[in-house]
Amino acid sequence: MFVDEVDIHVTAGRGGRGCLAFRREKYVPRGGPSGGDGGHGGSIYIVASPHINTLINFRFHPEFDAQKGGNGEGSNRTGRNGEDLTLEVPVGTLVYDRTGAPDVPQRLLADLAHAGDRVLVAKGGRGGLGNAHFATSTNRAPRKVQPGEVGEEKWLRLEMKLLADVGLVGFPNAGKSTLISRISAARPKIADYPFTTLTPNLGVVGMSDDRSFVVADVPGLIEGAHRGQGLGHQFLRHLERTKVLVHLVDVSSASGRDPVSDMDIIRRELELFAPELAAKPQIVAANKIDALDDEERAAAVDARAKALGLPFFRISGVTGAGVPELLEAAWRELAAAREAEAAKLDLEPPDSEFPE
Ligand SMILES: Nc1nc2c(ncn2[C@@H]2O[C@H](COP(=O)(O)OP(=O)(O)OP(=O)(O)O)[C@@H](O)[C@H]2O)c(=O)[nH]1
Ligand SMILES: [Mg+2]
Repeated sequence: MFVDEVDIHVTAGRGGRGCLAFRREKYVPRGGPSGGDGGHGGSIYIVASPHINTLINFRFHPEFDAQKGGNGEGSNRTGRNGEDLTLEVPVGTLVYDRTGAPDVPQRLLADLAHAGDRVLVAKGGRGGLGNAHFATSTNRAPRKVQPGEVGEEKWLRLEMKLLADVGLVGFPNAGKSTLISRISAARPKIADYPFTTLTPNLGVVGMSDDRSFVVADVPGLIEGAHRGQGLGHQFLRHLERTKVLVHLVDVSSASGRDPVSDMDIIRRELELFAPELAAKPQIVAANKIDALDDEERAAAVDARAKALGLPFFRISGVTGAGVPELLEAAWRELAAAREAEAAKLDLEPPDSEFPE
């Protein structure tokens, strides 16, 4: 598991002071109290953003203060509210409250697993009431006002879990672990028997121009996986957060099965397990073309992919043939999915913390 973590300190804005004032108008001899309320202090939020990939910037800038509320003014004018501060973190960040550390155990405040997930980490102080609020039938000229409340203050630890962007799916022995070891630094066990991989492996794929994504190799799926057959079903969950699936189909004759039927079985298992999973962008990769003994087998998978409207590639995880093209296609699908997610988020403005 790859983890990145930083400690930050957040202080929400103090509320503004309430105002002490009386109405003074030419022809009104004894104007009543007219001190307005202080504005609320700004709050601090943390939000998971698809545009952010690491916590590195927080290392250089660990201190955050939200704006104070303005003081109330005469003529019943309320002070302006302090502006909220929103800190953007990568999707998959865990937020812990470690105020009081090292003796107090840290407490999980939020698991920002999805883009747009948001948590209030420090609430701004309420603005104080102005003297206009304190007039009663017996005290028509109150001199009482409230100071603003202080804003919340916390020490937080941010921890980023690496989530997979691209998931490799396919039958056992299809060559998923071989592929991840070719395209990343992950070195899972590879062997010529099914169910070699027992737990998911993650790897970071680095491409030209600073492009990178995280890929997950999960145990192979078999017919009935959605009902718990084999091992893969426990790990299908890991794929729920991925944005793109690469479906590996062994087209060599070594599997002893028909590759098109393999492909259909896996697609059906995904659908039965979770329709959202099956609806993710998918790329079909006919694998082991270095050992292809019957061209018909690859052509049949190609035709099936075309019929389904899915991008299709011929690759070999062993020789690397076709792999760069596959990665470029995965990147394109991923970039499109990230954009779509970001566009959807920009449409939803956050709610205010101070309902009237
Ligand atoms: N000829 C050839 N053999 C391959 C290729 N990719 C994988 N293999 C072989 O296929 C077998 C299974 O490979 P793995 O990478 O372990 O397959 P897997 O999909 O991870 O299998 P499970 O973990 O059991 O689900 C190994 O013997 C690999 O050497 C390929 O591109 N060409
Ligand atoms: Mg494997």
